[in-house]
Amino acid sequence: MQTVVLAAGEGTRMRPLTANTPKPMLPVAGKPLVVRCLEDAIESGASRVVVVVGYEADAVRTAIAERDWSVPVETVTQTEQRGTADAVRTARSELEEAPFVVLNGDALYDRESLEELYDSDAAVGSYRVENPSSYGVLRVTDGRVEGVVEKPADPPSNLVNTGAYVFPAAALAWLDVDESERGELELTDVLQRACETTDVRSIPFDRWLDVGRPWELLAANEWKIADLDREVGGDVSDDAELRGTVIVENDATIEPGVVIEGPAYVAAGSHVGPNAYVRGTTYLGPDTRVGHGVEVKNSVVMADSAVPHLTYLGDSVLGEDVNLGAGTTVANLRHDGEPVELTVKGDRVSTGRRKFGIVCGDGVRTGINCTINVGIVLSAGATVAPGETVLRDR
Ligand code: TTP
Repeated sequence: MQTVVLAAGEGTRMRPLTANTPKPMLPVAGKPLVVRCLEDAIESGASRVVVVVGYEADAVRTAIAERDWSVPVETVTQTEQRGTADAVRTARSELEEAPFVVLNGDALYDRESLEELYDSDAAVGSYRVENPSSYGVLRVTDGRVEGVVEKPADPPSNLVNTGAYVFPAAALAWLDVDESERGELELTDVLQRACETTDVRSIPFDRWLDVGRPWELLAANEWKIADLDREVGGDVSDDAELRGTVIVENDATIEPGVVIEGPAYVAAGSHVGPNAYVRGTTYLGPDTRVGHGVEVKNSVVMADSAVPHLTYLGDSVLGEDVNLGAGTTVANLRHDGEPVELTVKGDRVSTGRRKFGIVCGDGVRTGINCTINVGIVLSAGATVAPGETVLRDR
């Protein structure tokens, strides 16, 4: 079935990681998020794909163009991010008068559930959550979706909208919706109309992850690295110990005395050790450096970043070209054991994680012997002086 993948959004909740990199290009187990979405769509039944790009569009276009796809894949540009219905409208001229699938290009779906979606006539992927009030919640009777309500105080079900839809051909004419209260043209308004005119089925998804906020990038890597098979390439010392599912790409170097506890992913050009400890589902991106006496736990370290000496980095996300000075220590656990909070678009939001460290935008530099508290966000290019204790975002 023809498929539209939405990948034009600015990713404001993911800041500062999206200051230079569009959210669909953030790394998940060695591939950009949007590439994973496309692969899953094609494996599940997409006959051709139109990807809507916009924010930092060149990077997404290039990543798509440089890969071989088994079905036609093209990109269209949404010049202004006016909402998801507007994004699909941008793709409309490329679509045939036939049913079409729409997928959020910043979400991860399990493949079996996606296959079931592709086998449907008109449908929306649903996912059961405990606290649906912060999502779009589906009203469902006997598997039929009767409508969708955004962030309801009194949710009609526990089934939330995953942003994966099959629309009937007629929906191509319904995309010119009015602006919503938040000033966007919303695809959920098109879904609502479909529910009023067609039998739209709820397809319960076994697994789904909306990768919208920094800790969800950790969760995305935890999911997808755990799904990989062990594969050790590169130059690995006989005196290093690689336990469990460890992926070491060619051109990576693992020095003596290194212990890597899988699942873990070490991308091409990285250099680990000597005497470093990497554990707890860590992703080390291309050309990264983890040096002597460093412990990295359950973290995402993006391309060209360095954690060169005597550092503890736990449950954290580092953007590109970050350098942590010798002796930098990151806290990742509150004394009261409560979930760590992070500032997202000015509001303190619970990560839902008992352990969470810090988020660094691209180009952050920390001086020697500094300490950074739990839940700190350092914006792109921020610096920390030697010996400083960081208790507030900067
Ligand atoms: P959102 O997650 O609502 O928006 P976003 O990705 O820009 O993130 P944030 O809210 O943090 O700013 O978007 C859902 C999907 O739709 C996502 O894959 C991006 C895509 N999208 C577009 O393609 N065009 C748009 O105009 C909007 C708003 C979203």
